[in-house]
Amino acid sequence: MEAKKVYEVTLNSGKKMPMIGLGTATAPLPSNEALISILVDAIEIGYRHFDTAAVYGSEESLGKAISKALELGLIKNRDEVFITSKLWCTHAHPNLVLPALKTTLKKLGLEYVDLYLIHWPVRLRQDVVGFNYTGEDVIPFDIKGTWKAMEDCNKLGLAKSIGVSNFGIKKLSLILENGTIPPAVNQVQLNPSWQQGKLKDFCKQKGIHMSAWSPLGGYKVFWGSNVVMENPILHEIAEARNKTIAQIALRWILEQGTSAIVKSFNKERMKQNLEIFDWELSQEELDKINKIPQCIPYNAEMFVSKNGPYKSLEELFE
Ligand SMILES: NC(=O)c1ccc[n+]([C@@H]2O[C@H](COP(=O)([O-])OP(=O)(O)OC[C@H]3O[C@@H](n4cnc5c(N)ncnc54)[C@H](OP(=O)(O)O)[C@@H]3O)[C@@H](O)[C@H]2O)c1
Ligand SMILES: *[C@@H]1O[C@H](CO)[C@@H](O)[C@H](O)[C@H]1NC(C)=O
Ligand SMILES: *[C@@H]1O[C@H](CO)[C@@H](O)[C@H](O)[C@H]1NC(C)=O
Ligand SMILES: CC(=O)N[C@H]1CO[C@H](CO)[C@@H](O)[C@@H]1O
Repeated sequence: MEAKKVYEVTLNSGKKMPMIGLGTATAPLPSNEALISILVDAIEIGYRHFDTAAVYGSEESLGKAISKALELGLIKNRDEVFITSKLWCTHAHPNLVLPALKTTLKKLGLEYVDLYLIHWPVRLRQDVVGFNYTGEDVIPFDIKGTWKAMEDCNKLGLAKSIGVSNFGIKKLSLILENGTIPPAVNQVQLNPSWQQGKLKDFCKQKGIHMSAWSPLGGYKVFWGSNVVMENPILHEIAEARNKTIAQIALRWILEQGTSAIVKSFNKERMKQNLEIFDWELSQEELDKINKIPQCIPYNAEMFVSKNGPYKSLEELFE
């Protein structure tokens, strides 16, 4: 089988990143053995960018899949794959960043990650386990100090690029004004039903690459919705173009200059989601998609509480 070639973007760090990455967050996760096999299949199909995080529980399987792909000769060098991981909120503190990255690297069995992101602009009490928390567990977040620790990881060569996730304009500005290295990437929820126009313009102006999570709206995932995959406008365009709705949504994302982190653990759908590089949407189709009614599929309200640092969703996302 000939692996599909995926387009790349050059980040402000000078490093190249494939425009489609495979997501690895789902609940429940398949067994380690099943997940390793799915990820090896993904490499065989042509995926070269993988998105994991300390909190997903997928780092070890991803690391094993990379070793296996090297053994099988699907890739020749570790540097043929682009690996993103993320600092979880329990470790969003200047002194905890480097130890967290070291744990991540140990789990992945790698000497460096290509991209390390602050997962949310949120710090959680360190004793919180997994996703078992409420607004009461959110404590003040030292954004400048935490970013400085991310810069140190970059200088040590442990993270080739550094960035953030789920950051709004105000928080990005704080980093840009106070830090020495600008974030290479801001990974946010973005899809035709949540287009993030203002944030996209800001990031473009500042040279920060936007990456879309839940590009299909998190279809059939408990934190997601069907607003993208059952959207009538996307359906109509897909029918007319003999494409799937997923392909229309992903292609639209690419045409915004945004990369997409899409999760499928199904071989046919994994293939389908890469078949978006040799055709384009017309201006008329883009105009129709730009008019899709907007609704935030997932609002992260568990980070908001009346006594915590974020008293409203506006404060969290500003
Ligand atoms: N930074 C953050 O805070 C954050 C938050 C959430 C997610 N993420 C990352 O982003 C990744 C993707 O986001 P997501 O998982 O929320 O949502 P998504 O990629 O929008 O949707 C995934 C769902 O769509 C299905 N699917 C995929 N391709 C399809 C196709 N061609 N046709 C029909 N259904 C299809 C998948 O099922 P099958 O597997 O059965 O195909 C899965 O149920 C995550 O895995 C994670 O790596 C990051
Ligand atoms: C979640 O946290 C609460 C409060 O800390 C605790 O009582 C409960 O046992 C935890 N649940 C799980 C599933 O870990
Ligand atoms: C529609 O797309 C499918 C899958 O790519 C292809 O096999 C089929 O030939 C296409 N049909 C037309 C009419 O173009
Ligand atoms: C030390 C320093 O440069 N502080 C700045 C950090 O960013 C905030 C918000 O943009 C500024 O108000 C500070 O002056």
